[in-house]
Amino acid sequence: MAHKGRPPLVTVQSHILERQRAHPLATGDFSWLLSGITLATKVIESQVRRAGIVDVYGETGDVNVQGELVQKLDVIANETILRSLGYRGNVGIMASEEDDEPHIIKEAEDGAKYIVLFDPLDGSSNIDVNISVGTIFSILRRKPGIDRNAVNDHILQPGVEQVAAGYVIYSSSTVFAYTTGDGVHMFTLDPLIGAYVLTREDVRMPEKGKTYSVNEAYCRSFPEGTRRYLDWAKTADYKLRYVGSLVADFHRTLLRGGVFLYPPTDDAPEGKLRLLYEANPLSFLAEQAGGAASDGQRRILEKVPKSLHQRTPLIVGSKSEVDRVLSFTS
Ligand code: P6P
Repeated sequence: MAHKGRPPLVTVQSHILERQRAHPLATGDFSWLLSGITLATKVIESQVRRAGIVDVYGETGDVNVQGELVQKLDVIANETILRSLGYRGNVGIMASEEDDEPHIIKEAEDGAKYIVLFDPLDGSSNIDVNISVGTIFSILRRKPGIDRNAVNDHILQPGVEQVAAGYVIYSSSTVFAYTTGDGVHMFTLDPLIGAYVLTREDVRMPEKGKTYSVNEAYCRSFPEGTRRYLDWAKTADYKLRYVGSLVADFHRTLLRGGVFLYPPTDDAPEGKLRLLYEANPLSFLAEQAGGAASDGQRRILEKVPKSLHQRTPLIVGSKSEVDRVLSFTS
């Protein structure tokens, strides 16, 4: 209840508890897990904010499972999340986009039912030029009746099985967005108090948006239907906005409407983005905000993953804009 008209000061944890009272996640269990994520992202934010000062720019010289040069901040972000969530007790398995294999959390309680999949610092190659980057997470529950050691069987669940998903965008301000299937809610990190404070509740993606977001440099290798859509969009006075950092492009699309596409290309015939660590969590958020997400043939959230680092084409945004793309491509 707002006191004398002033909006209440709501943090992520209190929001989860308030909104989840009627939900199976109402136990403090889940908000305790989420507080591990908010803690980790505050540490990451402090490193990203000071990248030029603390020598964390640049590459480690290593190459990750995705075949990408590992940036120092990738390593810091990855370790920070593993250290923050690995001791919450209720997380049994963690899988990072940066690591070949999942992590079985030995310190977990016997019944540790949560699985956390994450991209610790998406878009990190942009850090050296001060472009927004982000952390993306997806939360599943262990599948009942499956051998606890059959780790991949627990992880390779379709996106509809996610119990929560979210991201943090490190930009002009640091914003934490999450859903547990009860709408999308956003919190801005207040550096003065070190807390995420509720700034947008029940976010709705605009029905329409005359903005498309794609790397048109590859358009010669896009599927023919995609190329026809892009030609149509230009005749329909659409704008092109493309940051090249997924969380930034998605955050803008979520708030302003429009459509983001990463189609198949000659270099990435299955698409570049990862199903488990990027497409599934962002598609869950998009649908919860009234939007849609497809791989061009089917709903992203219904895809049954075959491997940990599986890639997928992604078309995500306002439902009518996604449908428009599909009218050309499927
Ligand atoms: P391209 C960043 O490397 C990333 O994984 C996403 O953040 C971003 O959407 C995409 O790649 C950009 O890829 O091929 O346009 O540079």
